[in-house]
Amino acid sequence: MDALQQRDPEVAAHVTAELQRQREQLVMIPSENYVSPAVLAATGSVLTNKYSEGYPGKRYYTGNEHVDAIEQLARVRAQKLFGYSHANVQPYSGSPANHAICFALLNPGETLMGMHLLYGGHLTHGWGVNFSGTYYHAVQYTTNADGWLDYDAIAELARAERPKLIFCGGTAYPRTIDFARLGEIARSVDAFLVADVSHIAGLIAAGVHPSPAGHADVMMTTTHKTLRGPRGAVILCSGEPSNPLKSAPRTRENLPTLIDRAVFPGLQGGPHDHQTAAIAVALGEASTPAFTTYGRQIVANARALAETLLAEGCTLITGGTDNHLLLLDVTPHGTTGRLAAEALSRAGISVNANSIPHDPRKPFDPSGIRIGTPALTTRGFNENDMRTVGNAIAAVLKTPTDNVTIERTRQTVRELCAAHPLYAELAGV
Ligand code: DSN
Repeated sequence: MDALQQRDPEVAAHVTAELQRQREQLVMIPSENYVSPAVLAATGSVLTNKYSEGYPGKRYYTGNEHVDAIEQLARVRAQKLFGYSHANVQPYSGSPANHAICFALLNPGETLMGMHLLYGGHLTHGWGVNFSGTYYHAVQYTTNADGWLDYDAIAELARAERPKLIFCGGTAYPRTIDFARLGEIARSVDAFLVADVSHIAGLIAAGVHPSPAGHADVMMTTTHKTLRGPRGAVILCSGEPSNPLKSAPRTRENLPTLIDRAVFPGLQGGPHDHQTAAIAVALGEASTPAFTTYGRQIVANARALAETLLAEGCTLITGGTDNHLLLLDVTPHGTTGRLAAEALSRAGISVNANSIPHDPRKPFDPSGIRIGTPALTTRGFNENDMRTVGNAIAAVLKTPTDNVTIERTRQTVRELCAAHPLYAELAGV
């Protein structure tokens, strides 16, 4: 930060202000987290200077001996942590990774199936304006009226549509995903099952959510959510890539070759080596007993928050949570998702407006909000803290326009943040 301050005080001021915002707010957007100083250091390292098209031992540029070692470390750590025998750690982020998977496994116009965005899925699982709903014939499954995945309905849709690829996993589903059942469904129609576990990868690493290994042919995760790494993504599958990477039929045994070819040279150029190093560091951290404790605490905190909100009369989709996030219908309080998120933001609590299953409102101002515990758990919040947070959130939801409540909540937020300092070890900022 000293070098940035001296060279470009304007950018430095914005970075410092953002650090201050992160320190002073309760970050409860479920996809956000705080990386360790070691991950920050790798992200800001000299690896950003290098070009490395290709894969370890097979590069199009010289001078990659150290990059090779780092990428190999990241690959092996990902494989061991998630139980697949092949990892590609080069995708720039989750959407490019899902694009690469589709590019690897489908021809344009072929059928893919995924969870509807407005029911908790993701843009890249077949949403109409996304590449996945444009280049491919996308069919979407939803939840039942109470917000739960209906596996019988998914099986029926798969039988009717015969997709070649089925995505599971999402961004706003508060319950355990039954990968074993989804694997059976995919095999019954001879489709590839792709588990996008971006939201829950940290929980899988910690052993507090079942793993897709053994059920999903391909696992994809971003690295910056519960996994607590830099922005980026990893694609895992089983088998060995051919050497050299040759054009190959779309079979299960060819998955490593198909995925590697799709990432590079299919979609990407040079990997972001500083990002790869930071992913390796994060995967190393996620393999420690301390991370298991962290994952358990994320879930315990989410449960404590859910119990508090339910006791306060709030409406939780599915009536609770099994993982790191809660989805609330805020319309019974006479407000909307957007107004509620804005009121909470004024009070110092950062959440996002979110559609709820069968939402009668539009996505820009939906009926719900999505709340998560990963970032606060990194700060050291426990169940008692979450009860305080839950009471504060409920008070704002009940009276979102009352400035006295907002100011009282801001004071509670200040006290909680002071009790759980963030990046206290970072000097010079
Ligand atoms: N934007 C991410 C999330 O918030 O869940 C998904 O890509």
